[in-house]
Amino acid sequence: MTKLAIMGAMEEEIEPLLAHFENVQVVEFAKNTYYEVQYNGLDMVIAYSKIGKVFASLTAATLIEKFGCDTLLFSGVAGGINPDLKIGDLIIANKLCQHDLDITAFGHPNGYVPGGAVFVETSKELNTIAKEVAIENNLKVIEGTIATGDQFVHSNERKAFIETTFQADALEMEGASVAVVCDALNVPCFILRAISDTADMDAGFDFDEFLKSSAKNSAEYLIKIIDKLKK
Ligand code: OS5
Repeated sequence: MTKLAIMGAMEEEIEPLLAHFENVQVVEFAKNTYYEVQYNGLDMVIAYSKIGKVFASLTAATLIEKFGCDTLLFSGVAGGINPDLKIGDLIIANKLCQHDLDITAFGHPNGYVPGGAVFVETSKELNTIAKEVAIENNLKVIEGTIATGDQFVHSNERKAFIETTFQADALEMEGASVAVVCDALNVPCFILRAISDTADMDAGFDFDEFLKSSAKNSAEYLIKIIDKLKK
């Protein structure tokens, strides 16, 4: 039987999910809080990792190895790069990279270390289900590349580097690390984000303004996807 891991990075990203589900059991582990839920016969564990790749990797691995989750869904916000992505719009990642991983001094491409790969893919099956849900609900969703790094990007220079180097459509601070953990542990992974800012000089201001509404857009779409999964 499927046990779903549902992740965000910030409390605001999982708040609308926790508000939707009833009878939540709280478990503390490794300096984090995990929320166990049964939703129409589906077992789920919900958690926010805290910000950045290290915390996100720890939480993803914990959800899989300690809690026994066999499918991982991430919901949250991102900075937009693709000009078709406006604030509030949805993107699902078909592949992700680490834009701040740099051993180019040794002749390797940006985002690559030996034993790894520049891009890690997400589950084609989950992405297909998500696109069906989008069509059924008349939602505009872009499928594309998400770049992850331990930086809140708020400059056109850094944004241009990430766009030209990785052809990324959006950026954030956790997705690729979660996808790497899932890939290594053979767990289907789905990374969903709604745009909160466009990673430019106004990003800090826009992020504060739109974090809650964009996190809600992402969470509401994820709930529709979960409803489809349980059928
Ligand atoms: O989880 C981080 C990545 N998220 C996606 C994202 C993003 N990533 C990189 N660059 C961008 N332009 C992005 N836009 C969206 C969002 C999140 C970004 S870091 C947010 C930090 C927010 C914050 N930190 N401190 N406070 C707010 C106030 C505070 C102070 C003391 C105690 C608690 C909160």
